Amino acid sequence: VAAAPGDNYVVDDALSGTRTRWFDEARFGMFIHFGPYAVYQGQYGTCREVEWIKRQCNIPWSDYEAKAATFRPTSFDANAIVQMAKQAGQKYIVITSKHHDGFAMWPTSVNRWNLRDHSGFSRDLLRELKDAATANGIKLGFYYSIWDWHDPDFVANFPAYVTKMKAQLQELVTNYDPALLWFDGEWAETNPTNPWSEQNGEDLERFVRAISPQVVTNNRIGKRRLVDGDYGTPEQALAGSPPSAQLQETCMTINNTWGYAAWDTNFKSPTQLVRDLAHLTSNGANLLLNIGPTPTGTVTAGQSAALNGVGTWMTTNGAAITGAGYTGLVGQPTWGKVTRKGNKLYLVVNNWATTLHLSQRSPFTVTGARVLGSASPVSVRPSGDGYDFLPSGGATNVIATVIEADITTPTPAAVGTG
Ligand code: H79
Repeated sequence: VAAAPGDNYVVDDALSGTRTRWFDEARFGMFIHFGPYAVYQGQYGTCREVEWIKRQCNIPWSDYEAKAATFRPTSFDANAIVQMAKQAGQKYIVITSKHHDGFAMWPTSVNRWNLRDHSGFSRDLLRELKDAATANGIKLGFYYSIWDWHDPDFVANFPAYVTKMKAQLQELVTNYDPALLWFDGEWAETNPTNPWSEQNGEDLERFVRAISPQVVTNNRIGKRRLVDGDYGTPEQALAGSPPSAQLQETCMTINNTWGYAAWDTNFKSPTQLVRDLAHLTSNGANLLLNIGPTPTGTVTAGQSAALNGVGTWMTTNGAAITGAGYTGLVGQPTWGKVTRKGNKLYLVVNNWATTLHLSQRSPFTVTGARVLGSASPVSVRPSGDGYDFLPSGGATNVIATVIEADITTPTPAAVGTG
């Protein structure tokens, strides 16, 4: 059976299709970068950096460890964060369990470089987030950095480091049952004698799948080949045109930085975010949109306003995104993006006009159309290489107005011999 666009083409084990189904329907998720780097608020002396601040600003470990000991996210409100994601139309959350600084956000037994033992913070934020997410039908995943600056064994004794890394992953998967593992730092250059190899990736993938066959993983578990993990991870870049040979999820900052930086208030507009989300959906790809909480665990007004704006749009127009994907159409119109879910097309129109032409070289017939969230009718007529949509009214949404169209597809001719 030929894979449909949006399917995971690289079936490297029997479960990959069902494992990734929720992920391929979700389309929109929340990324959270949270760790002791937040305490610096993006600045060390005159040096400005964020989750890379330890390394890029040459902070001595003594200073970084002292700072991390003051990390007290007392205002972290898992339920509020989950509600924020839910309101935005996001279906999953991925939080940093350990970034490159090696600091574990859960009470790991593998070392004391963690929020409970090092910072003396007794709450388990990952547990709180898991419980709030589960109660609200949101999936929870963990980011985990393979690269670790803090553990000397990463450079001195790589096999010993890998053993500890696996022990941490065993804790995470066994104790929190994450829906997804988001690996990063597989490209680390600080370990020239033991660069992360294709073999390391395959071994780690077997390891996590043995604990949880259902856990979805990104391709940075290995060397980002098509066979590594379940999906590709373009960073700060929109995924390419379909059909791609692997599921795709673009991760993106909501301002310019991943972790919290007090000076970074360059928030993307809801209009821009919706445009990116529709673009990715039209290509069968996901958007993982990041927030970076403050050191006390709060989400800033700029971040929540951007998410809220997207959420307001999603309330009326979410049908064009959630569960939707690639249309089978060739190319995209100049006025917006087109997505598809079953026998519906969604025309996400950024530049409204009295005639919207859809160039359509696929064998389906448009039988009717309407504006989402509006009683305003839209007539449709065959025109040139496709259809003209003729809305009777103006745009109803300042971000993007969505026309939902009914389509019928002819029964495909039988292929081969019967
Ligand atoms: O977790 C986020 C980033 O910290 C991480 N991946 C996302 C999801 C990431 N690591 N590396 N990169 C992204 C790209 C590398 C950028 C670099 Fe640099 C340029 C590394 C050194 C110079 C970024 C900019 C870090 C310091 C300056």
